[in-house]
Amino acid sequence: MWVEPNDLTVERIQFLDEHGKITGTMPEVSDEELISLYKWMVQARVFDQRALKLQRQGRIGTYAPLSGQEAAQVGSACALTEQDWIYPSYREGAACFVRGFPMKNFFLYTMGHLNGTDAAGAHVFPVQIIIAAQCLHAVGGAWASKYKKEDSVSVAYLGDGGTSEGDFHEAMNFAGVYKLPMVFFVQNNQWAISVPVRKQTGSKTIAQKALAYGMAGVQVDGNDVLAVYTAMKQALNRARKGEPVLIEAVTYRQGPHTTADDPTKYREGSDVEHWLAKDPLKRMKAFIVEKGIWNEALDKEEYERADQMVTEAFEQALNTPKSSTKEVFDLVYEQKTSQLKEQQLSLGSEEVWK
Ligand SMILES: Cc1ncc(C[n+]2csc(CCOP(=O)(O)OP(=O)(O)O)c2C)c(N)n1
Ligand SMILES: [Mg+2]
Repeated sequence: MWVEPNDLTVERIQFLDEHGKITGTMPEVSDEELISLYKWMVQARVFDQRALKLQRQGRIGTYAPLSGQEAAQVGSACALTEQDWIYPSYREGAACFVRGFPMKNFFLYTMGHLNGTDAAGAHVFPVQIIIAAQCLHAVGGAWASKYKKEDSVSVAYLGDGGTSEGDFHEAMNFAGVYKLPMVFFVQNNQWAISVPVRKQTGSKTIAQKALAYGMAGVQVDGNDVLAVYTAMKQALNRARKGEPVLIEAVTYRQGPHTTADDPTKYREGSDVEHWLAKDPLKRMKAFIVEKGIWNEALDKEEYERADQMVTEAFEQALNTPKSSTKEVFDLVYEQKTSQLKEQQLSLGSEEVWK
């Protein structure tokens, strides 16, 4: 019998609708966790808006905005335990901060500083720009973790566009065959620069791609932080037992692809309006206010606190001495080739021969 794509139904998990009303049964999340999830999202939004302004002022380099994707990133990262690892792409600032990656270093990254990838002990791999390449690094990490009998899960963060790359499929295949403690976390933000998701894949969902690799997949409302948090907890439980899984978080990139992009050239204002109504912060705020555990005064205070924190992180980055040419050569290569030594010498370093 033929297996038909239309035979397959994939249900999207959602707990909070766009007005912040509970749909279905409320997951077991304490008030403290609810507040914490919301605060992380506020911090991510404030950081993102500041980074965009700083780039426009010429004070940092190219930046890939994350506004709209806070619930997907915060919900997934908050579910992790300390020993788990994340393998981020360039848009995952919020997930990195939840893991403990210093904001100062994130700013340094945007300034081209070598310490920009220093996670200060947090389990965060360096940002990957090559689309989906981090999936291979992540399965390597998961394989090592299984081999060493560590109780840690590797999470590869990628986008809808990334699912068209060979690296993604090779990594999925490897994880499926070797039953690795691995979660593929796809943020389907509807766009891969100017390519809409309908031109990215012939499958109805990205979640169903898991099946071909002998894995389970799930689609969640990626703008509902409770849905993402709950799905990620389930995913981690499965992954720890040697069942790799894929999560598709359906969300939206509210801003440009990067600061070098102008999205008005390829998408309609009505598309943006449609998704702004589904904003992840707006719905979570409505929910916790309605629940009586949050109010306008606390909200204002939280935005001010986040603003101050971002200012301090940026100032610390500004006050960090610039990377030297010597570091570029010494820290990147264990052993320098004669050409590299020649290049370093031509730039005036005296310590090249050590
Ligand atoms: C292998 C590779 N091909 C092309 C690019 C150029 N590129 C950078 S971002 C991007 C789109 C990625 O879209 P998606 O995976 O949906 O992630 P998003 O940017 O939406 O977060 C492309 C094609 C790249 N960085 N690496
Ligand atoms: Mg995308």
